[in-house]
Amino acid sequence: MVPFLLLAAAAAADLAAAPASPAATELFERDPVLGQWALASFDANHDGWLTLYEAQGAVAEFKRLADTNGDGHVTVAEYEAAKRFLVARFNLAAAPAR
Ligand SMILES: [Ca+2]
Ligand SMILES: [Ca+2]
Repeated sequence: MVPFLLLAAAAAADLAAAPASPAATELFERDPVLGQWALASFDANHDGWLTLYEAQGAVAEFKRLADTNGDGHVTVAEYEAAKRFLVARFNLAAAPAR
């Protein structure tokens, strides 16, 4: 029992102490469609750039939208479906074929 409790406490502490994830801005830099949406919806001070703080809000919202089965993970299929949804909903330009 004691080791389990210690593990649970450690996991909770990790979550609370998790630093801002640099992946938040990378997601939107890598994917122009998501970047457009994030900038349109989450650029709180309208300076045309997403700070890490602004991007985290966008990532959280994207995860909420994309994780349709609520298992806490966004699969490739969920990611693509969410992207199609955002393109349709916000009238974004789909990424050009390469
Ligand atoms: Ca901004
Ligand atoms: Ca999922």
